[in-house]
Amino acid sequence: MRPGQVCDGIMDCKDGTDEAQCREEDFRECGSGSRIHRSYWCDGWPDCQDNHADELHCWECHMKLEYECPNSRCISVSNVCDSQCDCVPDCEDESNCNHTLYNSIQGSTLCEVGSSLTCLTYNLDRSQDRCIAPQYICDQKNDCHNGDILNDEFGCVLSGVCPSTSHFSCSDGRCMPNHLRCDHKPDCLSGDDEEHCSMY
Ligand SMILES: [Ca+2]
Ligand SMILES: [Ca+2]
Ligand SMILES: [Ca+2]
Ligand SMILES: [Ca+2]
Repeated sequence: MRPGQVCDGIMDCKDGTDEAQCREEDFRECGSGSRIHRSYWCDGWPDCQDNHADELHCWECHMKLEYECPNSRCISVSNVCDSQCDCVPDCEDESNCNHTLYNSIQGSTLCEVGSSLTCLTYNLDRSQDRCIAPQYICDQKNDCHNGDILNDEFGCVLSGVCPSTSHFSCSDGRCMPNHLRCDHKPDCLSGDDEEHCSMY
């Protein structure tokens, strides 16, 4: 449920919980004066677009798994140098990067095949792509933050063996549905799904 759907007068949840707590005191103010529902405060994802106020000073950053932005927001280490600005306003998380992970060309991000995995976003706006380093693939956390469309946890199988002929295996250990083979877009970390395509 996105913030705009909470308390908009339309029942989006079957049980109506999205319209149940809609008093003035159920909202909190972002820096810009916009308001978001308190249920989005400290939920791990910034909803105050201007200053991320809803995700500041929520908890102490986890030493190994999180990076502390200068504004004290804790972000996952997987989102440091992933091409998207997570520390507002100065994007420190993207300022000291080894750019073998991605190239930025005219506002678009190009993740480097083999070095990082391209995460697509809901609206397929290529400037929103994140580039996720190999060590975060199949670690049971969606580091792409893109819901259930293709992300770094898609196609992970414990055995490393694809269950049926409807799927093929990437060298990164994931199983992809056959329709992603030779669709001119690398879905495997190393782009093996786009190799030997003249055969198809
Ligand atoms: Ca939030
Ligand atoms: Ca980032
Ligand atoms: Ca992951
Ligand atoms: Ca593909």
